[in-house]
Amino acid sequence: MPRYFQRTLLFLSTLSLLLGLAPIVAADPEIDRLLRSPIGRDWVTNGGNLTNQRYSTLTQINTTNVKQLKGAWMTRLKGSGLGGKYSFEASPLVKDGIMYVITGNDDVFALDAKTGAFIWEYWSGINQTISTACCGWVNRGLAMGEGLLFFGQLDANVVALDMKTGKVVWRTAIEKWQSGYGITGAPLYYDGLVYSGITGGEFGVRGRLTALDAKTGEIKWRWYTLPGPGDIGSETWPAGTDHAMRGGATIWNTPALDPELGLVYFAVGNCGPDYDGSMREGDNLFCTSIVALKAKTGEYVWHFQQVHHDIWDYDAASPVVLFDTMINGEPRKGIAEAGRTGWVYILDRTNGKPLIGIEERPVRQEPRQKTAQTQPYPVGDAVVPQCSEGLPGYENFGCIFEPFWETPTLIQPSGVGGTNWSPMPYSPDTGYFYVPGTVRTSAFTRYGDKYVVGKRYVGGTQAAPIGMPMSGTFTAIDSRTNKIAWQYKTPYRIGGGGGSTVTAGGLVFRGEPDGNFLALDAKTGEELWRFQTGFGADAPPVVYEVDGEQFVAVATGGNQLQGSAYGDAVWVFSLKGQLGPLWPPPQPQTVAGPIGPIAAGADSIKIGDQNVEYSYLPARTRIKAGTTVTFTNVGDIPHDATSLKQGEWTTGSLTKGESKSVTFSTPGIQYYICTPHPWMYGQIIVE
Ligand SMILES: [Cu+2]
Repeated sequence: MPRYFQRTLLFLSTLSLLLGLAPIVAADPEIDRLLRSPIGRDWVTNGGNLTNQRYSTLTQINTTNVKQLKGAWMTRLKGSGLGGKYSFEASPLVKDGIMYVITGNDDVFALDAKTGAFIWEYWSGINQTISTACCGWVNRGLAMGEGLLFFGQLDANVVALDMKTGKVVWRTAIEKWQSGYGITGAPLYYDGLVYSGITGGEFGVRGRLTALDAKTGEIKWRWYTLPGPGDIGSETWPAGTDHAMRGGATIWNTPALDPELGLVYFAVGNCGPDYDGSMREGDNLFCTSIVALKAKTGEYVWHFQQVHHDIWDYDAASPVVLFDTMINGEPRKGIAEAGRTGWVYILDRTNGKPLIGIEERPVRQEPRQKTAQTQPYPVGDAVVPQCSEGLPGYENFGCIFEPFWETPTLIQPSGVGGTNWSPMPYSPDTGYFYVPGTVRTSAFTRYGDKYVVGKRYVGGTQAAPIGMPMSGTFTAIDSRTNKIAWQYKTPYRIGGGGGSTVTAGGLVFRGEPDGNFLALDAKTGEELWRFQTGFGADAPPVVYEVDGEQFVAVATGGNQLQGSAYGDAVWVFSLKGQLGPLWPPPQPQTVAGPIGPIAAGADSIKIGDQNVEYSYLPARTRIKAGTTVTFTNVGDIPHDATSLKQGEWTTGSLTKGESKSVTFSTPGIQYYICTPHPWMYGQIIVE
């Protein structure tokens, strides 16, 4: 929307206020009240309430009795979102004893929250040929209000269902998936509006926050995260070019809202093209930023940029968290966000200024990448290591903000390290943030990319080198100092999904990609309870109460980026539960590279076979020199096979059903990856 139009809307809404035309009564006073209150019996929005704190005041399950926790029920969602292309990262919502949950296929189910019995089901029928999902088919959750459930779909539609029946009430197309857009984040409902982000940062899109009328689905306003000519921030893009119009800056996750200040807050993702900054000189606002807008009108209020001129895919992808605290004896209104950089950014939410301190420090330069002179370094501790070690075969390696060009350069954290989509809860009892992190190094390389509507536009790559260990951390960060209160190393990556929830019972609940669901002591991090769910437990849990009984729920359906086992189950636990654990699923990979047996003489490799979308089968083969190997994509989305030795060979992008043959004449070991999905690995041993 052009600025003048936004201004006109603002003028009209002010006028209607003056004339007494604005509605005085909220459209859904009960939901608004729950959204403004500490989380109790019901869990009515993705982050629990408007703060995204994920802090439940329920205490029936606590540190003294959590050891007795067992499964109250487990319901499998009829195969929805079950398979290799999906992740299951949604938090179920609960209201008046009914649970609502959405899967990676955008299907929604209403279940009896006490028994797990089906009440209704909505099957999205979404087009299975959508090819513009960057990071797996996933939906991070729902919002509710005015008797409706709201969610975004992978085809960039926002949909409202009748909460009683699951029937579609309205559907609004924000954009077309064919142009690279999609929606994976849970929207936020408050006071008659539905706020939704949009994804597509790997496809040259123009990010935005859209506010829709909850009753009708009409778009009330949109605020572009990439400035048009003359807009605030346009001076941070090269003058006279239109690079900002395809600069990504999408919104992955649920906004937060402060009703007293009247502001809506959200985190903005990476710049596009991700790894090529050569043509977009400047800081590139509002990529990788926290932004505050007036909640009613979408008018800009403040921003804070976490990474200037991002070339590392350092999205701000985790939801922002609002909290109130005392600093130097003064009450302060805070906002925090955990970044892929490994830092938590802690700001004053009234003005966007650092609450504890963030220093601009000079960083190493690469003129061809037009790197920013300085980068923000938060005072305090990072939750993951921020330097890469060297490895044989790599000339270049460095720490965070190390620049790179066309020679692969090892940098830690990688663009899928630190905290990615996983939410970070906050407990007012401990004053801690609970931060999930992924420890992973990538080899970053820039190459050129031409912009074509709806095609990948990333300008480079980052793959974890073969043999590189991958793990995680789970850290309590003290909100008053931004320092580590306690930290545990985790065997698996946990920053790319999952997340946790904290309670007034002194517990932190969180899942692991190996299927275990854990309860920790919120003060010390000590593990108090562990339960094997049988599926990758990579979704943020929720806490609720029905008929005086407290329950803890988690969706268990795996996660592509963390390599966990897929599933379609919701597990619910209580002190009266009777269900025991299931057998563990296959363990996630902890070292980068191809896995599985070596097939002797196999010259036909299928991509995405057996419902394992992001895979080569066989992943390892031994052939004689001179053998021609045929790669066939039998998966649902485009893939390729590309030599890790740059420029040596590639199949090019293969859509479903396409094949390409490559002849290997020289003996040696060949490793390859899929360029858009660099966590797919293959190996060909040529003898
Ligand atoms: Cu792929």
